[in-house]
Amino acid sequence: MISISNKKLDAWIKEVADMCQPDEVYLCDGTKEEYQKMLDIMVEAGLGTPLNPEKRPGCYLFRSHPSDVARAEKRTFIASKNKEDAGPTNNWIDPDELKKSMTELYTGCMKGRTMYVIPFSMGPIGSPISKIGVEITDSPYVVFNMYIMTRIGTAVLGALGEDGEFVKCLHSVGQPLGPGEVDKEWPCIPNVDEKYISHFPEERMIWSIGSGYGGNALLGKKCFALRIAGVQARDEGWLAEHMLILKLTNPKGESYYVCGAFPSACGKTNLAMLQPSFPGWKVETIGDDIAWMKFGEDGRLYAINPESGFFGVVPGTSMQSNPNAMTQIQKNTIFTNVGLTDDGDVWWEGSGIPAPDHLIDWKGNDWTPDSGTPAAHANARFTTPAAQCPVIAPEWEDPAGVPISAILVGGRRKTTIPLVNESVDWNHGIFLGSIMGSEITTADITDKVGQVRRDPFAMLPFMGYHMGDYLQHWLDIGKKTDACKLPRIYFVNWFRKNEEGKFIWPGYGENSRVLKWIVDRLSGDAEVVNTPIGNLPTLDGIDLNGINIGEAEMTELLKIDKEAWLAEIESIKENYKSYGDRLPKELAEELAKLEAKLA
Ligand code: OXD
Ligand code: MN
Repeated sequence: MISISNKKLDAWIKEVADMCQPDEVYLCDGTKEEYQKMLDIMVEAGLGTPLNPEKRPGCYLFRSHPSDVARAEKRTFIASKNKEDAGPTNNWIDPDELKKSMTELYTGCMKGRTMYVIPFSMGPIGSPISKIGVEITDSPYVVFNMYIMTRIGTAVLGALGEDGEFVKCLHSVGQPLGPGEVDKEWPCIPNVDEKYISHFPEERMIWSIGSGYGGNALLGKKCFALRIAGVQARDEGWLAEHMLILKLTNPKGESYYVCGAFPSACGKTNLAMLQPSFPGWKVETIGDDIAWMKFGEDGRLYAINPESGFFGVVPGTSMQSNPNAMTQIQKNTIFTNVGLTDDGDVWWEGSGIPAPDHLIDWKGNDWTPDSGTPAAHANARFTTPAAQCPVIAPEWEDPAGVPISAILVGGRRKTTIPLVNESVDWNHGIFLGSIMGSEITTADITDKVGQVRRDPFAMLPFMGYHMGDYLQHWLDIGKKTDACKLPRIYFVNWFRKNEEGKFIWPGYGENSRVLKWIVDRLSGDAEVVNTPIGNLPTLDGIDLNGINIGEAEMTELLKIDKEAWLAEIESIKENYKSYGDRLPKELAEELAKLEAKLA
């Protein structure tokens, strides 16, 4: 058994090993050799395929079990001591009860396997904004993904020291092996209802079993960096948010840092590394999914990207939607659940590359364009180092973080919400963040198609506590500094449709035109129209040079449809009711103000 100078960690490893009964315990050092060794273990077991090194050097393909392809939201639990503290948007189980049933599942669950101990840092090691976690897992797939997505290994143990605090992240695929038995396929608990992704916020602890995929298993990401860190941030006065971070530089050479919260399927990763469509402007990436923000000594909010890799959705990634990602995933990238071509490359729907005549699909079956099934799973992913992003900002690992000037919030809305709307002050901005969301599509809940799922700050699936308390925390943050030092909040919507059901705004790289307007606002170079819902651009405010959008389209994109807004208000009221007496009074006031202005 290994021995570690941090007493709490040493004791926890022994406790977990006693419960899970692995054949071996292995402490990860975080070296490149170790990363390669973990990949080799999976390849030798027949569970992974190295891709053609001439086409994709250092790349691998893995296929998960068809039952284990996405975050299991129904099986994600917030086990706070009091049920009320988990709030109306979370699944709650009493923590003692949950520990009892999960202890039964964990007992002997690592038999026949190696237990890997992964010390990891969310954020640059040693940054005052970073935090340390330790993931214990029986999956080498988790080890090599954590190697890309976080900073792991010996250096983290050094930063932890003898008495440092860490978040306990326990993970098992839940498939013990009998003597001589080996995995014949991706190990997991196939019955979705037996998987658990559990959070114990008061103890800063995560227990996950039964899934080996994505956010269910790479516990640094959604489980720690959002759900548990969200609780830490509330208690310690900072923000742990589901936001991209980008840097925009105007032709004058002035740079601004912007965060953005978008629900899944809104093109967040694409926006994070967008190529501006006009000369003289530059976009660089700091992060594509998560931002941790703390006040600096100057009273401004500084953000770090706590991750060191991107775990992005592959289908739909193309030279049109994200040319930088296409370059980034050309090497040293892990692909999961895409098609494997006969020449050892990968292919997916929406790649902009013609489908080959034959490939092996994500389930491992022969596939042709006539198969009638997708070659790649809709939630197939790439795991790729952030440092490989062609437009990564040089300061992306600055331990001090970058000062944030603006925050974007948005969703997929075909009506009502204009292309861009600037909040008039902090509380109004938090109000806009609280009402954002996307229309429900057939992929979600079929009897609610077309209704809006409110997803405050895109945190609905990632909340570690009561949503009402979370919104109150945002409001309180605004009281901690001078109003002029706070980022300005912008509500954006790239997805407005015309009467024929066609998108009015071209999207993708053209979204940089809206970013340009926002920067012009920050530098005092753009005017606004004051409206009941907020500050909108003037009709000629957004640069339309070179795109096929005229005044008629712009009028539509910025239209305030009074009837639609009155209906919106009723729907917001309905949503706010669910927060009960934990709805912040400031938000009730903002809603009342809006209603009065529209009347
Ligand atoms: C993600 C998500 O996977 O937000 O990042 O769903
Ligand atoms: Mn995300």
